[in-house]
Amino acid sequence: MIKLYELTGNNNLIFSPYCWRIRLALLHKKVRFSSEKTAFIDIKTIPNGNFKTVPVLLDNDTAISDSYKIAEYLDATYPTQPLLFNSKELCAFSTFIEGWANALHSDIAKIAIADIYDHLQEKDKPYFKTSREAFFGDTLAEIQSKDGDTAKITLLAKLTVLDKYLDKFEFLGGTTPLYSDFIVFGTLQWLLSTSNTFQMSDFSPAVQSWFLSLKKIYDIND
Ligand SMILES: N[C@@H](CCC(=O)N[C@@H](CS)C(=O)NCC(=O)O)C(=O)O
Repeated sequence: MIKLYELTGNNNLIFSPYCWRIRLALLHKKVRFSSEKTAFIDIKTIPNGNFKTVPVLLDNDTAISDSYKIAEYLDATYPTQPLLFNSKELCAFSTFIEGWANALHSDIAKIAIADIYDHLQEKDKPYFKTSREAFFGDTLAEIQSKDGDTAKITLLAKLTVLDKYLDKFEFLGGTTPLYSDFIVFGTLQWLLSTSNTFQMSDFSPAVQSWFLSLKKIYDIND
């Protein structure tokens, strides 16, 4: 069976945006998988590679990292299962969606970085604190309290693009969810599952309704 190595916090919280993208991709493709719960500091122990990030997908002897490459692999390897990209053009275009969604990550980090820390497994906390404080040049608490409110305004302004799109189409994939939906879902699920202050009601009605439809279709309960 396929193994999905995914970042896991305390109380088995799955929160990584990239891991959520692949979790939904596997659910969409209806391919059975086991969740291999992984801490930041244990990524280097994932078999069959010298991996630095999760998700990692292990399918028999094939191990792949990088969420986008995993999505492409899944469609190439399981073409008779529902597709994540229903054309080559859409696969290419979805890299634009990936870039757009990833550009929300620095805002989300500022909104929730201290909350994310609180959700980590104890053994991950020193690594996360040291690496993120070095990256941002400030303490986690200071980043969130100083920059969080402005980052929230910026994030919501960026999300008006999604809101306007969802006025016209049910999903980013049009009439059916596709990988581009899972990309953006993963990013927003990361925020909602970790932030103590940001709530679903902060999103526009169209974004809320799209997000909740995806949760319903793929039976996501948290
Ligand atoms: N381009 C990669 C990025 C994956 C990534 O950055 N994952 C984070 C978790 S959200 C990670 O594993 N970070 C390892 C670390 O910070 O040490 C992908 O799309 O899978």
